[in-house]
Amino acid sequence: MEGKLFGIGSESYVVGSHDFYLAYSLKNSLLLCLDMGHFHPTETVADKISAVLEFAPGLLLHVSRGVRWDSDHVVTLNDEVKAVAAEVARAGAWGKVSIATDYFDASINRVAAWVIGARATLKAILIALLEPTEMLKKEEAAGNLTARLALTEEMRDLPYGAVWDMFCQKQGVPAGAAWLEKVVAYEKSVLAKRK
Ligand SMILES: [Mn+2]
Repeated sequence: MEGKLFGIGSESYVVGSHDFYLAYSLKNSLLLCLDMGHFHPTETVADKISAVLEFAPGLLLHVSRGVRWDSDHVVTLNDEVKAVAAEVARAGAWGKVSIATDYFDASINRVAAWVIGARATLKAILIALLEPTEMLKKEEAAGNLTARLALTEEMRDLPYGAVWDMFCQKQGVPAGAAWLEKVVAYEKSVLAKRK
């Protein structure tokens, strides 16, 4: 069950709000889905994950990029996506949280849109997995919130790129932007014929 923000300019048929579907899904043992683009711009899905998992056995995340009240824009490696992955990692909730992507952008190449969003999602997960979370938890448990904040800020600069490059190499896919040439070639040789 997936709720959506009500508001001026929202789609004409919106069944229920987040509040309605949070309660409905818990009452009826149905899986709740949080869509990253379905909330007020100052609300973040990352903040909801740990609260929902206190009561729900599982959670589905629609990883997307919201623009105002509209969802489904191509995922980029922005702070929101990184925060969502960090929340799941810090909660040790990979076994409870299903991550799904769903987005499009008709103004750019469809395959490129897919690749850009998928790679951004994977990078966010990788960054979260590489975080020395135990260091943060240790300081928090000791009541040392100064160190927790200081370390959290220092962790922003940790180099995930080398690990990403190795991951891509092991998967047999380009680490950098070389994939774009293949997509452009595919557009010319295959996609153009569909018009
Ligand atoms: Mn959705």
